[in-house]
Amino acid sequence: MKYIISSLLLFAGITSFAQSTKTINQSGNPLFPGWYADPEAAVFNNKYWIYPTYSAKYKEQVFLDAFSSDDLTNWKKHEHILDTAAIKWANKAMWAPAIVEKDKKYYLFFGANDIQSDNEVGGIGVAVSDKPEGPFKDHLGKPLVDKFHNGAQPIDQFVFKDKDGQYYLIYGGWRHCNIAKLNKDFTGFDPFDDGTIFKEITPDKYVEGPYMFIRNGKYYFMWSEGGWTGPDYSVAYAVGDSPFGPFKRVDKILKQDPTMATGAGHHSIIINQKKNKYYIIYHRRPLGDTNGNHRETCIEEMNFDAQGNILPVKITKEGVKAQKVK
Ligand code: FUB
Repeated sequence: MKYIISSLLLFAGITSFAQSTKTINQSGNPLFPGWYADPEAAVFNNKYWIYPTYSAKYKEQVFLDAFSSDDLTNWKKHEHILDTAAIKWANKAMWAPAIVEKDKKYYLFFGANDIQSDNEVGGIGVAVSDKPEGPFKDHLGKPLVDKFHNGAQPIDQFVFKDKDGQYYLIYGGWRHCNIAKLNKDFTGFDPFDDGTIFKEITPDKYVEGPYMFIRNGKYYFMWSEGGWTGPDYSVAYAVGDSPFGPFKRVDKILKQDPTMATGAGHHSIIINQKKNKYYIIYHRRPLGDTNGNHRETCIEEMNFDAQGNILPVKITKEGVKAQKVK
C-alpha cells in the first residue's frame, strides 16, 4: 500500500513538472492553466492584473475570471469577477475585456452576445466595481454600443487614455475599427467637432483586437489579423501622430511558430516606464490542437529598434523573468 501511494505521488509530481515550464524566477508559458484568450493586462496598486476571455465553448462563455500577480510569475485566480447573471441583456460570448481605473472606480468594458446584425440585442457593455477583483455590476443596464457603425461589429473594445486625459473607446470586429470619445462618466459618448460619434481608423489588413499606447510622443496602434480559430492569427502595428491616425501598417510582430504554438494574437501590453520594459500578453494555441477555443494566455518581452520600430516577438515556453511592478 505504502509503495502504491508513493508511486502515485511520484507520478503526480512528474506529471505536474512535465506540464509546467515555470521556474522560480521565470514566468513560463502559459502564465496560468486553463483556456483563456484575449488577455487585457493592467497594473493596479503595485500588482499586475490580467482580464481574459474565458475561452470555453461559445454558450459557456458567460463569465469572466481575472488573475493577479506581484511578479509576473505567480498568479492568483479571481473567479467570476463578472457574470452574465449580473448583466440582464447579456447571455453568451462574454468577450475581450478592457479595464480602466478612474476616480477610484474600476470600469470593465466587455463584449457580449456576438451580435451579427442591428436586430439582435448585445454589443459592448460597461461594468463597474470599487475593486479590481470585482464583483462588477452593470454600469448602464444596457449596452454602450449596440449597433454596427462603419461596418464594425461591436466587440473587441479597448479604452485609450490620451495625453490630455481624454478617454476613447477603440473597438471593432469584422475588419473595421472605430474610435469614439467617451464622456466623463462612461455612460455614453461626446460627439467630435463635426458632430459624428464613431470615426473609422481601420488600417490595412485589420481584423479585430485593437490596442494603442504612446511611446516617445508617437501613437502605436496594434491589432490582430487572420482568423482567430486558425493558425495564422497574428498581431501587426502602425504608428501615427494622433489617436486618429492616419495609420499606415508597418509589419507583423507576433505570429505562430510551428515549433512552439499556433494562432498567436489578440494581445495587450504592460509598460514598466522605470525599467523601460515592454511586455506583450497574448493568447496562442498548443501545437497540434485545432479546437478554436483552446487558447492559452502567454507573455513575452517586446523590444524596439533605435528608430522606434517594434521588433518581431519570439514566442517561447519560458516567458519572462520575474519582475516586480516597482
Ligand atoms: O474570444 C472571442 C474572440 O476571439 C475575440 O473577440 C476575438 O478578438 C478573438 O480573439
